[in-house]
Amino acid sequence: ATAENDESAAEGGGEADSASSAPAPAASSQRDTRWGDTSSYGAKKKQRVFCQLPNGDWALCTVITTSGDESVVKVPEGKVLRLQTESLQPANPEILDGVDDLMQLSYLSEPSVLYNLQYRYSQDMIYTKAGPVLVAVNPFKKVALYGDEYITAYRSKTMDSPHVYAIADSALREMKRDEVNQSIIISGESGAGKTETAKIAMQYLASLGGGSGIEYEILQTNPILEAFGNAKTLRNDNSSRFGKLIEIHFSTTGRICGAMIQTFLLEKSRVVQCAVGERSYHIFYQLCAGAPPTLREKLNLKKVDEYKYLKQSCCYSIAGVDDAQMFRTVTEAMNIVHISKEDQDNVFAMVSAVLWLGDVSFTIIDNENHVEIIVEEAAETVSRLLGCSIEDLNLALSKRHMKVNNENIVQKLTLAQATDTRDALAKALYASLFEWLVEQINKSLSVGKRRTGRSISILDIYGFESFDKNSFEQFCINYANERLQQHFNRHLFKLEQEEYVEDGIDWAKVEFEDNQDCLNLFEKKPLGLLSLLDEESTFPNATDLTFASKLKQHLDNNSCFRGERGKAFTVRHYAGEVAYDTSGFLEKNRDLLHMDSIQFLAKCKLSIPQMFASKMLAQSDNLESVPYRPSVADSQKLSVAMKFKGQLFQLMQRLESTTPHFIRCIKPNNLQLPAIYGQELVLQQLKCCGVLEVVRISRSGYPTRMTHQKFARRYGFLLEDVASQDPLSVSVAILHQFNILPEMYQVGYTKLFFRTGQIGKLENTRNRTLHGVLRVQSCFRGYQA
Ligand code: AD9
Ligand code: MG
Repeated sequence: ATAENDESAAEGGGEADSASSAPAPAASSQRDTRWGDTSSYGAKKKQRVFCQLPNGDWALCTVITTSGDESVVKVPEGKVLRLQTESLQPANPEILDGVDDLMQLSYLSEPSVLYNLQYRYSQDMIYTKAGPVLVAVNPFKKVALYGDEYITAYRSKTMDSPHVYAIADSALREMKRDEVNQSIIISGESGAGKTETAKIAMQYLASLGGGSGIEYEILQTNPILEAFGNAKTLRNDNSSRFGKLIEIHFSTTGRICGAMIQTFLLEKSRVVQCAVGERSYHIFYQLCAGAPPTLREKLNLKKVDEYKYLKQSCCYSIAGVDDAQMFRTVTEAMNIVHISKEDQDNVFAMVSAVLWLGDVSFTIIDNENHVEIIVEEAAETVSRLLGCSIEDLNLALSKRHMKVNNENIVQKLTLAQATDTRDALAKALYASLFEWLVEQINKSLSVGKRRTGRSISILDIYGFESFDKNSFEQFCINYANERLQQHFNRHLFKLEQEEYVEDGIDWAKVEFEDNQDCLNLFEKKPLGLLSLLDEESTFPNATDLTFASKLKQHLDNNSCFRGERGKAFTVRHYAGEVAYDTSGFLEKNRDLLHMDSIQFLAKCKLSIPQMFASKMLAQSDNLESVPYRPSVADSQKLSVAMKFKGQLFQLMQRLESTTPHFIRCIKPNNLQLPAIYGQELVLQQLKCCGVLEVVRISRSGYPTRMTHQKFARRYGFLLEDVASQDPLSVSVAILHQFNILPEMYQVGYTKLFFRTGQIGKLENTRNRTLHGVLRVQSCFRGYQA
């Protein structure tokens, strides 16, 4: 019987299942379940306590003596401190050091959570559960936690410590068990590890195989999209500059049969402009470093530090990264996702054309500052690579056709206008290339006519960003993160508690930090940030300054908003305050590509820009119907912010129809270095994403639930005596037969609610019975032991 017990504990049935994950003893859970509980604490000699050191960090200390209000404690390095007894926080007993679910902590205070994560982190246990949420602390080094052996161990459940693999495995099991699509939603600040985590989850799912190598193809999309959509920023050497949702489809037999990738708002501005110390997209450097001689000659490639677009940030390489080697990895990946050699040549011709376009310069031809392009190597190379004439290129960059009072006129461009037009063209070329790549990848991974069952989606968007200077890009990125936070709150706090109340079970409400106010600040019509931005973008005479004053005028009494001097404003985000500078906001939001540029691209012989332009032209109809946007295609009527908002709403809708699994990535230091655990930085991230509240809810809550009907159907056959057909009675009878303790469940009007781990026991019994491994009898004798 003992052996059986061990085995049943290890199998776990798809959720954290151990005795210790049961709620903490009543006394301690009542004592300290709120943030920063500082209820006075009577310290006893030799007791373990947390003390705040002069630098603000918490340290685990032992009490030497206590007299009156003061205690003398010994800090880890052996030093002795005299502190107010009141300021000490109780520490958990040693046996709870490094528990793998924060729910198991008796004292759930800031220091004890910080300590637990740090304790694990120092032993390379970077994953910890916080109730249903997986917390992943970025190790910034290789840790030996991945690969086939681990995958097999998690699949067979011989290993059950917290891991991305375990999350991916639960998603798979729940997809099959409940016949519901699943999502794995990864969030965290820039550099916290979202993209790596997403890849680890994909690796697990891919290991299931699908035949025909589709699983391998799915993994190979990563190096391609990272090359074209990631860049070194001040926060992260491999920062995603686009959002990504990958939906992995499974056949009815549970094998991978295809995938679909959706991307969100690529940061185009980086192509023509990037801050000192950052880089543009990896592919530029990879191509220049890794192209073989024939390609190098064909594309007329120079060294990276010779291109204007790349030169401005004075940063060409990334420590520990071999761009030439990466180039080979990327081309190999392109082969695998069936991008033909010819298409690859076109792709690299575009990459090179974008770089050379940045070097196209102008000469002033009259005293009104009007310009023409200078015909030299740059212009010649661009026209050769794109397949256009130099005259067409010159026209596109130095003149603009307009219709004024029904008359066609040609306006000459000034130096500033021509430079803007050139940069807009470079951005459009690059964005169309990115879009095209995603399309090709989707064609290659397409589920097509194969029969599909369900899907698991993995969401990896750019993390919350706050720099010294924050622009339109950060504005959009942080807005997306607010939306995502809302989704997290809704699922883990709101819906959870509403369900308890609706089903009439006994429940004391847990408060959480709601970010609805901040979302309203962005989304409210007509006086929200997005609406005001759009309105201002339509006024021809508006400037970034008038936009900033408009915001101040309408939003100054909003608690999440603060007007600053000049062109700046501050938003109080869930993850902290961010000061935005409105310079360039209107321009970036309008994101105009003039008709002349579109027509120019349509005339190019190179297929990718040509297709892109034709698509835009096809979408445009009566241009005069857009008074404030002379000579633009209709496809550009929607502003960038509005398109983005639309995409986010769609995304949220899609996620709403799935069962979510949340992973919270934490960045332990800003240096991107291993073994440095900054308590303040970690705490700030834990606080803003509500990790502790999640633990509190889960500890006192009932994370697993099932309707009486489903429960009776699923486990009813295990009953020894069937006395009634009524699902509720059958359910209650099952609970009794299996001796599920009354504090482990609640019976609602329509559903049963279980504490963590309970349903796993029933699942094990069911599986064993179905598989005939053990007779039902001996099995639950095991549980009762
Ligand atoms: V951003 O919002 O796209 O700027 P991410 O995606 O959150 O950001 P990323 O996954 O790119 O961060 O991780 C940053 C770096 O941390 C990686 O390049 C790795 O060097 C490092 N990292 C993250 N997770 C792991 C891991 N599980 N093992 C080893 C890791 N290194
Ligand atoms: Mg990323």
